[in-house]
Parts: sequence; structure tokens; C-alpha cells
Amino acid sequence: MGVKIGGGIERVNGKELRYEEFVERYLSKNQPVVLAGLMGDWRACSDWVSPDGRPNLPFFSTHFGLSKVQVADCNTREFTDQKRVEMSVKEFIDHWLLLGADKDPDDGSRQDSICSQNSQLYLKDWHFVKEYSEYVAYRTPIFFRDDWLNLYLDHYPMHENPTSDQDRSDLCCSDYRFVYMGAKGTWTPLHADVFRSYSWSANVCGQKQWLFLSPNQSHLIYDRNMKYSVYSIFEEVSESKFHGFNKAIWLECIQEANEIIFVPSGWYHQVHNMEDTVSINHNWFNAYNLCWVWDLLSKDYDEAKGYIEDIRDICDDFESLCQRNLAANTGMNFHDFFNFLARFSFATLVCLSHLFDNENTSCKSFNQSLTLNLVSIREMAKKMKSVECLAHNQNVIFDFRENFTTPKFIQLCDSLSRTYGMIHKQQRTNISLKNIWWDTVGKLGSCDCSYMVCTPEDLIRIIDHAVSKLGINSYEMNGMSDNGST
Ligand SMILES: O=C(O)CCC(=O)C(=O)O
Repeated sequence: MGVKIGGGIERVNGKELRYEEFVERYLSKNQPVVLAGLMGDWRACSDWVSPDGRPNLPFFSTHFGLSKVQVADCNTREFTDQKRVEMSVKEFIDHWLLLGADKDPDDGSRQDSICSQNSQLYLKDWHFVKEYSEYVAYRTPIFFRDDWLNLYLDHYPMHENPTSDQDRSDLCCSDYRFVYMGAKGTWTPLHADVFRSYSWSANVCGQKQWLFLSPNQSHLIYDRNMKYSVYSIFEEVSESKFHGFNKAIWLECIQEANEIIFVPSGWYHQVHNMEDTVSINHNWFNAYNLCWVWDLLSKDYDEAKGYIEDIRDICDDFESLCQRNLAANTGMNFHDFFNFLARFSFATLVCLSHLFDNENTSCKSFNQSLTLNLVSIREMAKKMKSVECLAHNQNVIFDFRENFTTPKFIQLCDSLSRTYGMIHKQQRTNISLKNIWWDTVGKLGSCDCSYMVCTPEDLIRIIDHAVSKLGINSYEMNGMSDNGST
């Protein structure tokens, strides 16, 4: 039986959409949408596209040819994804041009050792912005700017692993801003995004077919044990293994050049390039989908633990092994996520305390956004209180007094203030880099936990203390109305 399509995805002119409307209709409701009209002034849309509307492949070879990139062979499955190989952009483009010209790759060339003639190569996850920060290919549309993930990763790694090859992990986890390039027929198997983040994907040229499944149906693409999911919805799907699959109702969208698609959290999707296509794609999370990240981490933790349960008794430190495996499989572990939340909430407190004296009412939406961030982090910390390894943690995860002297932390505060200033269209407050500690603590007053965080409980106490000092009212902190019940 074929795939059942139940509808399409709403299309909106992005120029006529206000930020607040986007949040209200799509972000907070976790609904997909296609936005048009937002890419008109992107350099990528001129430099990367030939006059006939197809990818300007020689431009990539000439200007970015030496970059090393991940290339998926769409014809070869490896576990739950496509097989990947590393090659230079030039090698990738040469392969593409040769196939397009219907010629065999030269015998004995490096290309032959990388991929066979039957390979259908798709360049994915190219960290283009990180690699070419001077070349401004595009500007992230305002709707996708409230991006805690990339903002944080611009200053800190998500997971510091002293035993891994740091150079390699530095690049592969350095950010979640990517370029994708593939000839007609290349595709991406069914998946939900990393960390269950949001993503947006902009077609610089070409056309993509997207098939979406809403999260309330995602159980239908899993086997009975909820362990394996369907790889491709267009291949033969075993009814005995995936017994719910035929009940799934999909949404289909054909995305044209210069359109951006917003992919909400937890929506499974499969994507096919219907033409030669170049796209730009970010993953991100913020206050609205933070709970998705935690739910995934908790689920993956249980799974990681389950796999090694039988060696628990012979392990010196079973919990550390679980956390190590969680970071290796999911990209971060409980400590990384908590560390991230602690740093991010302190950066938020710095920004809020700088707004404290500002009577300007145009600061209100800015202020509310930051407050909402604290609310969602506090909610998260409440959930994390029941996690043993965090609740009993005795190491200092974050010491504000120590961090305020580090340029990285000050830059994080500055980026945060700049980002929300941009979103809420106002002059950002200048953060005084020299006196950040005294300014902030001067406004927040001393705290009995001395601004040191070891456990989720500490973080909650500090947030509550800061909120009461800053006089944030209960309307703004509606999510914190159960103060004291933690
Ligand atoms: O464009 C593609 O092939 C895949 C993109 C994707 O899956 C995503 O943006 O989440």
C-alpha cells in the first residue's frame, strides 16, 4: 500500500508576517510552515546560482574547493543512515559534473577509491558559516534568531571530551548551521532532527519534496519494541515489522527555490531533491522546545543504560560510562545539558539586570523574552532534580564569580543581548564588560548560595532569588507561579 497523504503545509509571505505572529502560530504550536520572500538579498542566491537557475558548481570548486566535507551515498544504507565518506568539495563537484556528463570517472583517480560509479552523492552538514565566516552568504531570518544552540556553540563546546580527537570533534559539533548540495534524485531518509531541535531549510536553488509525519503519529513508524523506525517510506515497508505504518497520514510539501521551510520539533520527515538543489539549513532550540531536548536525552539515557546493564556489577563507575555513551550517541549528556542551562541562565540574568533600571517601555518585549527563557530553564531544572547524578553532584558546574572574568562568558552575554535586541528591534543595552560581576550582583544582591551551581536545586534557588530582586511580576513569570514548591 502507498503512502497516505493527508494534506500540505501552509505557505505564508514572510515579509508580511510579524515575529510575534510566527511565534504564536508556528513556533509555540510546533506547526510547520513554508515562508516565502525572505531570501531576496542573500549573496548565496546570486553567487551560488547560474543564470539558468541551476547550482553554479564551478563557483563552489573555485572558491571553496579545498573544504573537507561529509558526503552521503544515497544508494548505500549504513545502520539507520546513509553511508558517509569524506572528500573535498572539489572532488564532490567533479563527481557530480562527470555523472551529469554521463562519463565514467577516470580509472585510478581518487574518486574511484571514494565512491563507485553507482554512488549517488549528497553533500550534507557542511559547516559553511564556521568555515567561511567572512563570506556572508545569507542572514538568518528574524523568525529563527532565537537560537540558543548556535549562540552557545559560538562560545563553548557542548561536550568537552579530553579523550577524543579534539580537532575533529571541534568541527563536527562546532555549530548546527549547514549547507546541503545534491543532484536530482538525492535524498534524506526518514528521521526526526538531532536533539529533537527545530530546523529551517532554505532552497537557494532547486526543488525538494518533503514528507512530514506529526509527532502524535510517530509511534506508527516504529516496530513493536519502539526500537527501529522505518528507513524509507517509499521502499517496501514490512507490515509484520512495522504494523502501524499503513495507518500513518503524511503531509506533503514541494518546496521551490527561495522558499524556507520551518520544521518543528519531533516531526519525522523524509526529503527528496527533485532537481539539482543547494540548501541552507540550521538546527536550533529555545524556550519553546527545550522540553523536547530533555525528553530525548532522558529516553536516550535509559536506552544507553539498558545496553550495558549486564556489566553494571563489574564497572567501577557505571554512571560515568552511561553518560559517556549518551554523549557519544546523542551529542551531549546530562552534565553537558545542565552546564549549558546554568551558563545560559546566568547570561540571561546579566542581560536582565542590565535592563533593570531601564524605564523605557520598548524594553518590555525584550524583557519578557528573557523572562520566558528563565521560566523554561527553571521548569527544566525542576525536571532534572529527580536525576540522581545531578541532584547529588558535588562539583561546581558554574561559578558566576569565576566566569565573569572569562572573555567567553562576557561574549556569550553580549551575543545574547545583541540577539534579543535584534529580535525586538531596539537598541540593545550595553553590557559593561569590565564591571559585569559588580553590576549584576549589585542589582541582584548577595545570594546565600553565592552564585555557585552544583545541582538543579541551586539553579532554581538562584533564579528565584534573582527574580524576586528584579521585581519580575507574577504575570511575566506565570510559569513560576508555583515558587517555593520545588
Ligand atoms: O534537505 C535534506 O535533504 C534534509 C534536510 C533535513 O532533514 C532537515 O532540515 O532536517
